[in-house]
Amino acid sequence: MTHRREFLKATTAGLFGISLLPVRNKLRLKVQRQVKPLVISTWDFGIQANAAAWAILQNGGRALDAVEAGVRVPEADPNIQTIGLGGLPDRDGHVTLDACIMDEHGNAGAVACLEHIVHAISVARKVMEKTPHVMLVGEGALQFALSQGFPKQNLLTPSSEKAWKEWLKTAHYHPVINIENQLSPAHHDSTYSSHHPGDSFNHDTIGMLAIDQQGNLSGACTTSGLAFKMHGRVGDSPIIGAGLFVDNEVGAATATGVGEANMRICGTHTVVELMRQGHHPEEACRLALERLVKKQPDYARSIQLAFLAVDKNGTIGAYALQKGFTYAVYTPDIPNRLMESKSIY
Ligand code: SD4
Repeated sequence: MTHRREFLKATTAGLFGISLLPVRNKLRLKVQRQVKPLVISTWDFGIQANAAAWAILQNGGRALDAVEAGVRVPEADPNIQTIGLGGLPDRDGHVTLDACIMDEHGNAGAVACLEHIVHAISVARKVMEKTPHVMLVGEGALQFALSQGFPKQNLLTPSSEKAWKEWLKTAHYHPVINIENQLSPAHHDSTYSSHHPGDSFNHDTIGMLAIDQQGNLSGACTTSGLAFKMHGRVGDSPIIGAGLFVDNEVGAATATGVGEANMRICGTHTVVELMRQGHHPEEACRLALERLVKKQPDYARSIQLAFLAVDKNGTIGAYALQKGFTYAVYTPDIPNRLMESKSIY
């Protein structure tokens, strides 16, 4: 009955795609209208980022161009202390950026531990398009970026330097859950007083996924990583299959939270593979998190990790370990709205 109802709905709408999905070892004919264009991204700053991506998508632009343009917005914003310019530094005072991008053909590019360049995502795209490699790191990534004409600049803003110097007084390392919501401009002043003195600020990353009018998927993920991390530490965000994974036949997923937890379960690759098996995107995100919860329940309880996913039809899903994970959705029917995901705890 469900299949018939879905089919009728799709036929009435006049716009639908057909796919064969293996579900519990059976093949099910699934007919569903594809939602497009579409863009989704992590956290409250996803609203501004989505708007930039949507400008490209609504003009028939490519999803890859949309996700790059979208995440460049928080990268350039010095008031967002978790991405690009103004990102909180590592414990030695260096702002080091991680980013990756993936297109509808399965091409991928990434940079890790990149210093002095605001738009890490655009360097990642150049790695994808101009080199035979997937990832460049550290000094090599910087030299490549400079060779491609990216300007070199100081990313440590006075307010991030101040926060780092404050942190140095105790050097207490304790990830704070959902820090970006507390660091938004409206809450900025109260942030420092509301925290345990010396607590480190860790979140958050922007991960963005888009479907263009041609029905193709791409994704981008960019961050300054965990604040006050060890110098040289690289998180999940630039790792294909952890911070981001796109399979144009199935769907895409991105992640935010404590990268070490995500890398242990190859999170976004796991989410996409679960969707391939027929799981709804929300269920795929939850099942991936449950792998961590099952193996390391105490650790999982103490940190934040969240996944955001979309399948090829434009069905969206998200799940987090802890409450408070927000994401922004922009579709023809939903004009850029902030949602909050379900959580395990
Ligand atoms: C990292 N996953 O470097 C990033 C940080 C993050 O929300 O996403 N915060 O581990």
